[in-house]
Amino acid sequence: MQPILSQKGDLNSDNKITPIDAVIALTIAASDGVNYNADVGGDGKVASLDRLMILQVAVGNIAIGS
Ligand SMILES: [Ca+2]
Repeated sequence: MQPILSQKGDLNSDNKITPIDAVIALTIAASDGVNYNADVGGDGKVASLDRLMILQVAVGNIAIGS
């Protein structure tokens, strides 16, 4: 089940999207794990696009909806 209160991309639940979240997304993908908050693109998979989006949010280049 997808947690309700966590923001998409905030994988360590600190209410911020930082490069740490991108690293966590990479780790999830590398281990074939599933974390729906890491699926920023909403296609049901945690792919390189999701990691890129998380990193872009972390550095302030883009914003994603909650
Ligand atoms: Ca975070």
